[in-house]
Amino acid sequence: MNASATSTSASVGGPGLPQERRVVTEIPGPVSRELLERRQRTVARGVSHVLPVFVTAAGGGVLVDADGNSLIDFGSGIAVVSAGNAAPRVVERVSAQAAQFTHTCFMVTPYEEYVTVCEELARRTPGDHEKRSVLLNSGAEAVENAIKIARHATGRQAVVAFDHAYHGRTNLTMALTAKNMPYKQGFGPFAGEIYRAPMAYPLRWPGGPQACREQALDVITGLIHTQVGEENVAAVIIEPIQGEGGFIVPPPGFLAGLAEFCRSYGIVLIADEIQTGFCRTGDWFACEHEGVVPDLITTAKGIADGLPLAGVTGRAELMDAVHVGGLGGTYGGNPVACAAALGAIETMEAEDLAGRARHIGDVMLPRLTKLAEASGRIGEVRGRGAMIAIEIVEPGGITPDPATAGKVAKACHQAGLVVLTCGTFGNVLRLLPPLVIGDALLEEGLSILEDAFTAL
Ligand code: PLZ
Repeated sequence: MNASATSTSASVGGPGLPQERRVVTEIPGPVSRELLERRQRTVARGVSHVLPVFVTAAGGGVLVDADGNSLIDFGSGIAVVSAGNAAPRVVERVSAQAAQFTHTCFMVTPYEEYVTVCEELARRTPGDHEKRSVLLNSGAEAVENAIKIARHATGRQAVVAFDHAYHGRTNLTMALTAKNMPYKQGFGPFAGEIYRAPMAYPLRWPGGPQACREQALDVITGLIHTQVGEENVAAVIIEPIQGEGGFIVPPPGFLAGLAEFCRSYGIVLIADEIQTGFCRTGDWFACEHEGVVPDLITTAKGIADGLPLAGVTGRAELMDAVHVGGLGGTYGGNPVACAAALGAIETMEAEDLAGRARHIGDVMLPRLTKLAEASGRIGEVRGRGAMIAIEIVEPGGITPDPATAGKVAKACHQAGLVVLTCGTFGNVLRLLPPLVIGDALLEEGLSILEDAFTAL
């Protein structure tokens, strides 16, 4: 009786899944290993896995795999299922929409859901100016469109991106992404008129963290002046907290200084909030924390709880500079994905997930700070809300130690905790639980992480 109750709930998913860690096989287990073999024969090698357990259900703070293991989720599918996997409001709206109609193409015959998502974007993103949005399928596509819009609106071509930036894997966004392996190696030539500036990375700023804000702004604006010319710059694009590059949090006032510089030269400031947006950092958008109002903002990931949806939202005069027919795509703003977004946004509002994100940060930071003091291998604990990372370094300095980061991640996986790594040097462990995770699982996940360090 007990077993059938478990298997019924395990086959459904959502928050009703037992919120427990349960490791019943080695990880990955035999069923996952068999599926992995099938995968090797048919799926391209270039697509990698952090942890090759095949998932059959997920919800709240857990992922259940084909072998019956229940893993604690500190990854959220890379910061996507913030509202929780198979969140009830999302499931309900998606099911109803799929039964109603699945596609017309908004460019052929429009539908209300697209408009409602754009209204929500206008309401939730920073700034009370007049806004417009366009909906797309992926983060990379949103970034591509933001650049198209900025170039069209300004009549300029140059775009400035930063060290450690990640903006996607398409041709233009590869050019914006900083890291070569694995994203760019062998995939050139890349798009032109992209310029790279140093990032205000306090831990690694040559002049030290105290001088970072002022010196970084000097170097960046100087570089733009001497190497590009302010009047040639269409846009500066920045992640308010860098994601794949290592959860790099710039010093307070840096983003505001950058925004001020952009404003004085008519440069479009694009905030890439694809990873930081939708309550992840404890506000609806990470820019809010700094009081910065970007001209354009790109969103994806958390917006639709896992269905493919992305957006560019920005000042009406910039967005509407583009001629009729200049923006679009077959699937952009698909009605089922829009229904998911409305369910996810409703969940964030109803369950105060921004508040939950702040709470998650409040639980994590003290424990991780203590861990850093004890371990001697953690150069920095940083992040905001439920976007927290630990940067692993060789003892006594700040030399990146990706091998230890990999070892800790692997130990966590074996124990049934999904954690991800990131960083230009591959030495950062990042923690991105669903915002709906319960406190017991959160604390248990942190204990597993601590044990992994103790075992080193
Ligand atoms: N901008 C800030 O974080 C996606 C990439 C995973 P897509 N980050 C996860 C991988 O290895 O491909 C991301 C991001 C920021 C843009 C993107 C791109 O979003 O939806 O993956 O295209």
